[in-house]
This record gives sequence, structure tokens and C-alpha cells, in this order.
Amino acid sequence: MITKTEEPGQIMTIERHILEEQRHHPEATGVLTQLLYDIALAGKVIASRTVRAGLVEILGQTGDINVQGEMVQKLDRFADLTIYRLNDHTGRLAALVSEEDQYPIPIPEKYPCGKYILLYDPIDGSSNIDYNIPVGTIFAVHRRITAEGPGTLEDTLQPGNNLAAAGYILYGSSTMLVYSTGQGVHGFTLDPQVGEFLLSHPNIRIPDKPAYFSANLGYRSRWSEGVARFTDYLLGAEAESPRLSLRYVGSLAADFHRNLLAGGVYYYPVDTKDSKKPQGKLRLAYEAAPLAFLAEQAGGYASDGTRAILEIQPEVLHQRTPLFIGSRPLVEKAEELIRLHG
Ligand code: P6P
Repeated sequence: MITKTEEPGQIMTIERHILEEQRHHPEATGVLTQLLYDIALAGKVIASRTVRAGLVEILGQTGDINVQGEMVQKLDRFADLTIYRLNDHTGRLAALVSEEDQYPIPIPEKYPCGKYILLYDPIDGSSNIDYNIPVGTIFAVHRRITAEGPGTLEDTLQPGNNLAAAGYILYGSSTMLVYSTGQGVHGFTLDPQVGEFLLSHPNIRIPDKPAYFSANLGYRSRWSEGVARFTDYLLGAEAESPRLSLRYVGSLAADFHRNLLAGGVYYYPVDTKDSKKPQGKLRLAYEAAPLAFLAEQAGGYASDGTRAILEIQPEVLHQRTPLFIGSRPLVEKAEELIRLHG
């Protein structure tokens, strides 16, 4: 008769996994663990709406324009408020940064301030919602720099190398939460019948042999010479070109997730003809940097075309950046061609 502890079939919920991750951090007080629980709960609440987006008046736009000058989708607004309301009172955060808000969001005075900063894109790829294409929440967690009191801009402007944790929740054919606290990358799939994220992808590593590349080739004529040459390399122009399939969902979390599991590269370079976005479209703090953290934890790499994303010190909150992310050899090939050809 085997004992209960020997019985196979351990149930690894995300709560249990986060708690066990905490053991790698002897200085841990459990606050980051609790914060990650809060983010997982927000993911469950948001997921409950995304699967019903066509049914509960969640489709379409609110009629508002956000700080990025983009139409705010109803699901954007719901997700943004859900994350805020699950985190504003816990005493774990000193401030929040949302793609939807121009300035850092302070913790209400009636609640205590904590030691972390949560930066997030509530729904990235929200223009895809109405077409039932997967979208994602992307989040980054920094330790505050200032000692106490309300979080400051200094606390929010930190390079990706400082990240305490990062991850994304992908609302697709299933809902997945993928995160890292610096001890590898781990994926959990939501069991909607149980309402729990269960470990489905432990210790994710980007495969050595890439399978895909992801970019909006409709913009090829607007890219720099080096990026155009990188694209031609991926399309098989050179003898040593890899044989890759082109997959581009137009939803960063979905494209990143596929390339993380199957190997590949996603890139969103500068549109040289769009003078309004000289640094590209994607945001550094709550899109490129958290995904770069995951990519490097999984054995990959992320660059703005000339340097590692994780090394970039943000100057402004919603700073944009070009992004090349995924299998390290492919990202380094992009850097080489950009170095040679601009
Ligand atoms: P385009 C979504 O708006 C997003 O920020 C990313 O999720 C996605 O990869 C990219 O922009 C799509 O942009 O210009 O190809 O439609």
C-alpha cells in the first residue's frame, strides 16, 4: 500500500507553484507571492468575460480615446478596472502603471502602500477582440526604489533587468498564465470547471530549432535596410536561411507564446515613414520588457535591434521601442544586419 505522499498525480495549482517558487528567495516575505495570486485572480475574472465577449455587450468600443490615442475597447476598460480593483487595497503595491493611464496610478490614501510596482497592459491586441482572435494581459512587477510612502515616477522607470516578476495571461482556445520570478518560465492552463490555473508547461525553454517568424510583412517597404534584409533572410534569400513558417496573429501575447513554445522570432521594427512613432509602436515598460524577461529566462533573447531590451533605462513612462524577440540566434542575426545596413 503506497502512502498518500507517494501517490502520483500531484495537483500543481498556480498558488502552490508560486508558494514553492518563494522558497528560492530566502528574503521573501510572501508579498510577491500574494501579488501573483492577485494577478492570477484578475486573469480568471477577465477570462470569464473574454469567453462571453460576444454575448455580454463586451464587444466594441467605449467611445473613449486612451492616452495612446487609441479607441478604448469595452474589454480593455473591464480588464483595466478589474486589475486595479483587485490590487488597489492590498497594501502590496506602491503604485500601478496601466497602458490606459497617462500617469502612475496612486494607491488611494485610505489604503497602505507596499513595496512593489505593478505595470500592465490590460488587454494587448484589443483591436482583435471583435474578431475572436486571442488577446493577452501583459504584466511586469518591480520592487520600489524609494523607501516608503506613495510610489514615485522613479519607482516606475526601471530597466527590465530589475524585474522581480513578469508574465502574461493569454485568452485563447484556453486561458493560460505564463510567468517567471527569475527561476525559469512556467505555464498554467485555466481549468474553467474548477476555476484554477493548473501547471501545464513547467520550465519552458525555447527550442534550439526555430519553427516560425512573426512580423507584419505589409510594412516591409517601410522598414530600414537592415530589417528588410533580415526579413529576406527569414524568407529564404540566403543559403543558410532557416526554413521557417510565417505566422502573424497581430496579437503580441499570442505570437510571443507560440514562438516561446515552438521556437521563432517576433519583430515589430520602426516604421521609417511614421514620424509620430520614431521609436516604434510597442511599449517598453509593460510589453517589451516583461516579455524580454521571459524570453531570456527561457533561453532566448530580446533586442531593440541594437541592444538588449532588458538593459534599456526608460526615460518616460509610455516609452516605445522596436522589438525583436525569441530564439537568440535569430534576434542576433537581426542585430548583425541592422549593424551592417542600418
Ligand atoms: P499591426 C496590438 O495592437 C499590438 O500592440 C501587438 O499586440 C501586435 O503584435 C501589434 O500591435 C500589431 O500591430 O500594426 O501589425 O496591426
